[in-house]
Amino acid sequence: MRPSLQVFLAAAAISLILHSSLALESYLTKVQNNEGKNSQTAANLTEKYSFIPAGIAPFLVELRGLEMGPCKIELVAPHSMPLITCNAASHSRQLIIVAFRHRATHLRIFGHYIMMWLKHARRRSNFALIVIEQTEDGRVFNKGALLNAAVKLATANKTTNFAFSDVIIHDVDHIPASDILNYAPTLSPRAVHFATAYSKKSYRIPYPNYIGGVYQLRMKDYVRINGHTNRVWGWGGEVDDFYIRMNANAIQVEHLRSGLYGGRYECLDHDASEKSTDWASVIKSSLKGGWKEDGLKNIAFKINSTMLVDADIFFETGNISQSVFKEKKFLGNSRSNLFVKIAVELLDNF
Ligand SMILES: [Mn+2]
Repeated sequence: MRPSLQVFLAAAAISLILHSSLALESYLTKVQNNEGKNSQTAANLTEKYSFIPAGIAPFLVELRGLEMGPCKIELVAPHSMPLITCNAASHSRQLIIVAFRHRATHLRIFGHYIMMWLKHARRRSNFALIVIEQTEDGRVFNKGALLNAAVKLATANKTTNFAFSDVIIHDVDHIPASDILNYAPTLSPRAVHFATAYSKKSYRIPYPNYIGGVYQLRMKDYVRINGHTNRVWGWGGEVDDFYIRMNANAIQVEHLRSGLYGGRYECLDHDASEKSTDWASVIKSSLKGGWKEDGLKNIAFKINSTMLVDADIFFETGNISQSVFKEKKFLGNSRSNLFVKIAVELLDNF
């Protein structure tokens, strides 16, 4: 290659990188500055990207069944367990779970961004993203229980229990913003902690054994450690308990490198309310082996509603009308990605 061409290509690559990260930052700043204000920009954004929870009609659709590559999801009845079946070829399908409540603006931004991110040519396209929402039940948020519920749903069919080879737990307020983040399927027995550098903490990891924000492990390991605790009510702590579970089962954690060019995420703002008060006692119990009786095994919940979003069409057209959903294309078998939002009612027996 001629030197001048090399220089040109390097410059082009650098400008592309700068451009995309600047675009992301200005996009986020714009959205956050306008959040809650009735400005023209917010209105435009809402009009363009809003799909949850008010004004959802153009982007959401309830279906009886949907095929996603080798997998199929069927809703037997609106309030029943969706039945997810996959054939043997689907062993590298990824499951991404986002526990969710109240943060509609976050989900709007995250949903839009993560789909673009995942559809990026260098990243894997066969995934199912489940946004699992806790219904208004007068109780505080229970993230661990919601995550367990999502895994339970995704593995409900016993014959294809591990059709999802691995699972990524993803906070709704974490926007991936680094090229070293690669949500590829993992075969490694080590868990991966992605969110080691997030804007809220000056791109540093807050403490050495922190694994929060975004983390990935093999589905069989998630099952082996009995998932997350169901006993932490309120925000925070369940992830430290998860670390204890991994530790008790000799699952090592690989942290991506920290710093601006590490496992970098831009965080969406929120206030720190409804903090959990019981996490320390839960961890104490887990350290004594209590994790075996508290988790995926005894999660109990009821489906409140299921909504399927066709990510491919949503993000290709940006602004689509109801009529798109009626087209054959949408109901065809060609899609490989699934974006589903499931609201569940947690039952009180754990
Ligand atoms: Mn947060």
